[in-house]
Amino acid sequence: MNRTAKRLVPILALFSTLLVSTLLSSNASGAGPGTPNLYPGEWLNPGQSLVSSNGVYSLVMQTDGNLVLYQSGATVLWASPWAGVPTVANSKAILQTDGNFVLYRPDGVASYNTCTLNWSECVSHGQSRIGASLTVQNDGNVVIYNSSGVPVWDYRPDNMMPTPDVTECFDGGSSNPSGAFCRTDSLTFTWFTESSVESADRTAFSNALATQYNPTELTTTEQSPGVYSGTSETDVIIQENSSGIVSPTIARVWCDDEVTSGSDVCDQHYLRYWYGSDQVPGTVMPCHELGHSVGLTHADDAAPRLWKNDANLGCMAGHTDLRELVTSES
Ligand SMILES: [Ca+2]
Ligand SMILES: [Ca+2]
Ligand SMILES: [Ca+2]
Ligand SMILES: [Zn+2]
Repeated sequence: MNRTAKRLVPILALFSTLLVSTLLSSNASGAGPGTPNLYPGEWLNPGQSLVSSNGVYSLVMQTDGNLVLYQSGATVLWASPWAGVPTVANSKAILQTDGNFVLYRPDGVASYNTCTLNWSECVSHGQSRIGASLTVQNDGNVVIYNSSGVPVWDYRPDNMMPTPDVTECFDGGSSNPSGAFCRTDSLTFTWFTESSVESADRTAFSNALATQYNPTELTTTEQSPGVYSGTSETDVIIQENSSGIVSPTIARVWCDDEVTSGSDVCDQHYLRYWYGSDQVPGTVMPCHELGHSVGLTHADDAAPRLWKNDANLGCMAGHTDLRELVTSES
């Protein structure tokens, strides 16, 4: 803050809250619309935007209600996802004084939030994720930092292992689901369902691969019969049995053949599921567990850590990390 701004502070205190926020939103303070930064208590009205200091990236609160990150004013890099509540025109985006960044519709309904506040659902590994600033950076990222300068949200979280919180990758062997999942070694991803997987179950896995993974960098192909060793092992072997699956867990994914010891990469994963009473897996479980078999982690293991239901996670959302459960129960 420069000397002029410091002198302004006592004067500002005489004015209304609205006027204070309007003045704080000017370029002179380095925060608010037209600048790269938003601080707690500041917001973007419809049509207003934050702009990176190099002028390349802008986060626009569009009048149609979508919050959109643009590169050079034209290329859309990100738009706030719908999390069950439709966005409507004339919404505004506020970094609340509690740290949470929220999109509010004109009817007061929140259509999106980053879960960066002190609420049990938003605490990760016992660590607070309270937002203290939001910045549109010159590298094109939009980051919410806490008061210690640690990133607690960005629009492109990385949940592919290894992340700072998931570095272990080890073989459980072919029959014991005690190993950890790793990153797959192949973008040409092959899968095989053993005879324990009934026809309807196999279809559920096939659909998940076709609709959730084939549009990605992966090319998924069924390999039958499965290959269990050697240089062309099937990337994931899917089986249905109860061994090592302890309720409430319904599935485990683990590495059988790490590419080289100490690497983060696995040549072959096993995916084992068991519901207790038989049922067709539906859509979420196959998508989620296949995600682990290519190396995708839960919210708490993403970088930065995310709310367990962050919409960016797709079918990897909705799960609290096991280590968090252990922490909260001890
Ligand atoms: Ca093997
Ligand atoms: Ca492989
Ligand atoms: Ca079944
Ligand atoms: Zn999981």
